[in-house]
Amino acid sequence: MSAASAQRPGQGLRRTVEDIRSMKVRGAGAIGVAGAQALADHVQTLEGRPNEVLQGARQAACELDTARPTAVTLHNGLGWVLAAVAAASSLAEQKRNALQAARLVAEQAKASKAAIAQQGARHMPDDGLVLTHCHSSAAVAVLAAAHKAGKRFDVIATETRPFRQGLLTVKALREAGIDCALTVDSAVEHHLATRDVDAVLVGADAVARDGSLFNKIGTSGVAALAHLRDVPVYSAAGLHKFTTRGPEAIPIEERDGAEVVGLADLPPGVRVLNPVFDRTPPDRITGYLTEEGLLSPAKAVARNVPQLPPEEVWR
Ligand code: RI2
Repeated sequence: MSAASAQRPGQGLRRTVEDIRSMKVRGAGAIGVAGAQALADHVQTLEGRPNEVLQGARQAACELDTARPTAVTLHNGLGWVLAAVAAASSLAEQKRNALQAARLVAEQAKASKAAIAQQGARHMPDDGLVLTHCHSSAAVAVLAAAHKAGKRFDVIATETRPFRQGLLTVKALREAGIDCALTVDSAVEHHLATRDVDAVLVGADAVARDGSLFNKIGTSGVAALAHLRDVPVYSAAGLHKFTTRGPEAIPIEERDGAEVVGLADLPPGVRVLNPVFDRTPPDRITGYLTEEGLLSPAKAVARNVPQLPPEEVWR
């Protein structure tokens, strides 16, 4: 039993909701793992008949699920824990199953990233130039594996306003010994026009049933510009990034305008629009770098969607 469950019932849960909502815990893969563990810890504090415990777990899962509405990894991680609780026939078994499911979610996320890295490295250029957007630990793992395999490419990482996750990317790339540069988001077209960019590599927060990619705001623009110049666009996306939902059912998270600009700097009456994800249609995605290698959007969806936790566990 983790330390989180030793606190007052619900305290650990609310802390995790806040950690995810505030982006103290960020990155689609990481929030799915954190949510699953928080739910499993919360289940340890529940008492009653199995159906009452399952209902309590569902209520907690719904609270966690709202923390960041776009990344389906959170929903999938919670779904795997709920399925494990629903499969149990006693309170003790429900508690055991919940902790085991959370461990499996964490193990699956780690194994997924390792497999994507090994498979995806093959598609990185030997000595060319890769452009990244935002900070995806899976995308960085692909680049690190390619570099370790002897490939010597350069990377241009966009700053990725307003949260500036590109700073995390260049830090991780330097730790892997990879040459890189940071650039402003609005310079993407300039770099595509004046340099030989061999590939665009991004992560994924959700892959919808039609193969659309939901990722950090700006991804769709980068992909559109790359598509115009026939530069391949790859998204590192493991099983936990896929969903049965269509693109119309995946909300775009809007965050506080204060993340964009000091509100005191604005004239009265000026609103701030801060959508933090966007949708890239499947025809602008060359392929998803998955645990099984590079798959077209349609094939990646066909392979992964059947392996997702059943939505029935939420009802
Ligand atoms: P990994 C991040 O969102 C970025 O959109 C990134 O592409 C995605 O999560 C996947 O990250 P945020 O948490 O799972 O920065 O590859 O809003 O680490």
